[in-house]
Amino acid sequence: MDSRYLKDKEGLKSSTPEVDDDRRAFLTAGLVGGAVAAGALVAGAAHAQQVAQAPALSDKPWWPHPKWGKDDQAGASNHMTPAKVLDTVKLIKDGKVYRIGRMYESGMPKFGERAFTLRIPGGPTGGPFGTNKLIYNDEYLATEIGQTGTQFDGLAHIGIQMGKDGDKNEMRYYNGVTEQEMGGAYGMRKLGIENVKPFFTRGHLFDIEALKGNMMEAGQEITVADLRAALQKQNMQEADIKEGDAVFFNTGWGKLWMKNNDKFNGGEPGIGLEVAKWCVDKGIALTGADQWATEVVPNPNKDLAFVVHSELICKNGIFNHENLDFTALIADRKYQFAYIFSPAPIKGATGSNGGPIAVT
Ligand code: UVW
Repeated sequence: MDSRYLKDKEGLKSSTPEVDDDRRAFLTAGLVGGAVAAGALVAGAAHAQQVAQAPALSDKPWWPHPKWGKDDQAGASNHMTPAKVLDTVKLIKDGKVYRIGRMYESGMPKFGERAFTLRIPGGPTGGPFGTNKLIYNDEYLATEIGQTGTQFDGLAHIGIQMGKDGDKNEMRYYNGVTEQEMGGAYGMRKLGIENVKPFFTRGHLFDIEALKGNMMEAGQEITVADLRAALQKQNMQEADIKEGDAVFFNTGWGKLWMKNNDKFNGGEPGIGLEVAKWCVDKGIALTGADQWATEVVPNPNKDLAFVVHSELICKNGIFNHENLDFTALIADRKYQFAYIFSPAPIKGATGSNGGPIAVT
């Protein structure tokens, strides 16, 4: 998350005045909108300041992790055991492989000022070598490599500021790791994506778009009742969702991808704290969706921003896979599959791009 947006959310002046996009508009609206609507601009700003100064969510430490212990850096990927793989394989019946990640290209929707720039200078980049005259091409890619396009959020991505602004000893991540211990200009010194075990687990897809009969709207929250109704519609059992499984939500929002990027970026339907807690209770290892944060934005509680990220990733070590595409699975009515993804083990990275697959 970009600190410029946090500053915007607090009603403070942006450090980079040129930053002015839809994200800022909805984040600001989300946090101070109620007061502004009441005509109390000044009071609204004061309220936003109070929100910013208070501990963001809870002043109760969430560490050490009760199951994985105080030194753990792998979070819910610890569920990836030989037993889990063998159980997952039972879902593979017809041998069909579905790509559930999107293509990476410069025009794809991106959060805030994130960028994706690929260049292949030269053409060919090098050669010819040897009497066989070999020539070759390399690409140069400038991007937030784990945080653009289809992206797997790691444990160094999201933390909670528990103390005063700037106090890195009280900026806490998974297992209580502090910004002071973790942060590093050349990569995170703790909780980097290289600590995550490759995922091979049972996946369950909730088609909420089909349940509702149309694409959900930005700010519309998926409830546990929706999940249960979707399970019934899809002829699935809640009891069949086991510890260490992955759950995915289709909202329909993905239909906007590369078609209406402004609307796609300007908010989204998704899960809120109720479903996040359901995931924690079930011991889910990963959530994912066809939109950019899995969670509802803006949150219906106007004081909260990306609270599902903090609940799942930061407090519970549960991973999140964003900007997925379930179109082919849904066309074939495949709601249960083997979800397979190995994050690129870039030492010290906050997340991963890559090509997740579902196998049925
Ligand atoms: C943030 O970084 C806030 O969101 P995401 O994980 O969706 O990129």
